[in-house]
Amino acid sequence: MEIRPYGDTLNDGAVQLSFTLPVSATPEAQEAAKQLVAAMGFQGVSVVSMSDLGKGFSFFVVYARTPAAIDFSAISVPKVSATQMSFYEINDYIKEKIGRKIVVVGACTGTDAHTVGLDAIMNMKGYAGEYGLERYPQIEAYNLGSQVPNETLVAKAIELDADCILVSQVVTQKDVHIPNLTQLVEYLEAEGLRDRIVLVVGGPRISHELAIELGYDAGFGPGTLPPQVATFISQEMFKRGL
Ligand code: B12
Repeated sequence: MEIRPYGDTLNDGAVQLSFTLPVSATPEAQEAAKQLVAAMGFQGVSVVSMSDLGKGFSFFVVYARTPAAIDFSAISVPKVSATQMSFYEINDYIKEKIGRKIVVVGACTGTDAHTVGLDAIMNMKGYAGEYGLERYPQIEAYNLGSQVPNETLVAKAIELDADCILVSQVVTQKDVHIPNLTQLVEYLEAEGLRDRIVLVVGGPRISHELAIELGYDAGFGPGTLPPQVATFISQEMFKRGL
């Protein structure tokens, strides 16, 4: 099944683009925006808004049509596989199937100081109407905060006899997250812990596919909710007999 974006009529290819140019908002800048979008392969280009962003910068909104289309039926994306449960179902599941509380340690590792995403998953208050892991009676959750070295995280996981490690990586500039995430897996393997721990990574530019590639059990991206993570951890622990 071929699909393309649409605006007025199905499959007309209509898209809206917005971008900034490093020149003042003049008729020449408007023409440059139009030619630029045409040079990208778009058709029927129309600059619908040009705004002055101050000295030497302008911002554009452009409508255009793309001739590109995608075969939707040929697309397959690796996804976390778990049967979604609610807060109450997860706690009952842990009690019944695991028979003890689950210990979870989380951290923003390396140089990453973006704590909001991990807090959304772990914090007592929760996120988007869902309680965070700290609120689950059957989960003992420890949030170590930001810029935690991998060595410290592993040491804490050993000290607490953790069942699961949650890592948050928000900064991905120059792929800084790749060696950092890889190092954690190597440390866990060196300690003989990798098989005993459910290892999860999340962040706005993290996919399940990347997580698996790097040796993690699951990867969670933008919009993740705490029960999705708690569901995965508890079902993965049960599956692996942990
Ligand atoms: C707030 C913020 C900051 C704050 C962070 C404060 C704090 N205590 O967290 C401050 C001001 C400190 C900051 C600093 C920097 N920031 Co900043 N920041 C942001 C901003 C505006 C919002 C991030 C956020 O809070 N999102 C809300 C949360 C809820 O979303 P989330 O992180 O995606 O989390 C969800 C999922 O991803 C997932 N998730 C996340 N983590 C985890 C973990 C697990 C285990 C799981 C399961 C799920 C999960 O679940 C969450 C809930 O759904 C973004 C831009 C943006 N609009 O996103 C830039 C942004 C992330 N920052 C950026 C940059 C570059 C920086 C700096 C390097 C800037 C600088 N030059 O100094 C520094 C780096 C500091 C450092 N050492 O890390 C870039 C990153 C670019 C990149 N590709 O790497 C962004 C995208 C801005 C940009 N467009 O350039 N930043």
